[in-house]
Amino acid sequence: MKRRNFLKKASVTGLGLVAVSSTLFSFKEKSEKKSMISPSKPIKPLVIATWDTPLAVETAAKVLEKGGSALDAVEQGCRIEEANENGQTVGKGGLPDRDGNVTLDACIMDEKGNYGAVLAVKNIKHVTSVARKVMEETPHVMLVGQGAEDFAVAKGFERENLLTEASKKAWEKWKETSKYKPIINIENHDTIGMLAIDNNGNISGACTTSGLAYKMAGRVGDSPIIGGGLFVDNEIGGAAATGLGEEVLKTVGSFLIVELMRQGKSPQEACEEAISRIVKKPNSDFRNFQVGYIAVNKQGEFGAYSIHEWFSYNLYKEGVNKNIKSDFFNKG
Ligand code: SD4
Repeated sequence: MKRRNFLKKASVTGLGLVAVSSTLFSFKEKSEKKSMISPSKPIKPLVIATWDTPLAVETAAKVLEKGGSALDAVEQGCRIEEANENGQTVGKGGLPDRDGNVTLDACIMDEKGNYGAVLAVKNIKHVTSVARKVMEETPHVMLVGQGAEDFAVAKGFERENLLTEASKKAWEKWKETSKYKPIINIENHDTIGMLAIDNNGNISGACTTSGLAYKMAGRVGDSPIIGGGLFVDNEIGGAAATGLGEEVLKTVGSFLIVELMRQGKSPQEACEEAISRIVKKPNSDFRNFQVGYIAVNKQGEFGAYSIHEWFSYNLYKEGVNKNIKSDFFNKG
């Protein structure tokens, strides 16, 4: 695979609509359409990530185009959002729990089926990298809270205050009423789950979040839990989730999607079935929360589906990085 030249910067054209990412490669509409139907040859390298995350996907794509591994790509990609202080759902600048503490969750999976995660970590920004260290340098798969923070520091990560002025202000405003209700995505940016296929055809994934804003202290959602916020099986494909983690966990969403693909469903069909498991539950309150999934299979076919409108994902393939609006269940 030839390395592509990064051409020029372009602006995002409209909320959630097919939008050109901040870095444009040559746009190949014809091959795009063909490959969505049935790729004869696996499409690689490829990166897909939840929400409008052009820089994260571009960063991962650069790793892959240089011949790097899918594992390195997803780690480097997720680090972009963790360092982005303007994003209030991931890493530094994330909105805190109801006590004003920013606690982060992250996990990572490689092509060998290895998994590492950290849960409810304070004071450390790059939790995806800490999760990778748990995976590669401990006999465990999860570290939680203070133990995870101490482990990170022992591995050379810096402690820093993750609560920015903007997030502190938002929390202080929230405290005036202290209403705790999940909010359907009102912005087009949130938790990042990322899947990548490298030039060797290997698949890895990562997921990183500050969780629900103003959550109860100690609350952990789906994002760092294997099979919930993320699952990768290198023989089949991978899936990642965003939205109300409790609902994803109760249906083991990402694992379900990979298993459905194993049974022959396309990534799109599998994502739709996983959303269906949530909304078709008796007395499902789905009108009041959002869940969105992305998936990719070994051939480089991809899919995405959400309960409500305005979920989007960034996709890099065949030299193009763009934001695509997801199809959704609740059409009124
Ligand atoms: C969680 N799934 O902690 C995360 C939050 C999220 O879009 O994805 N928000 O439940």
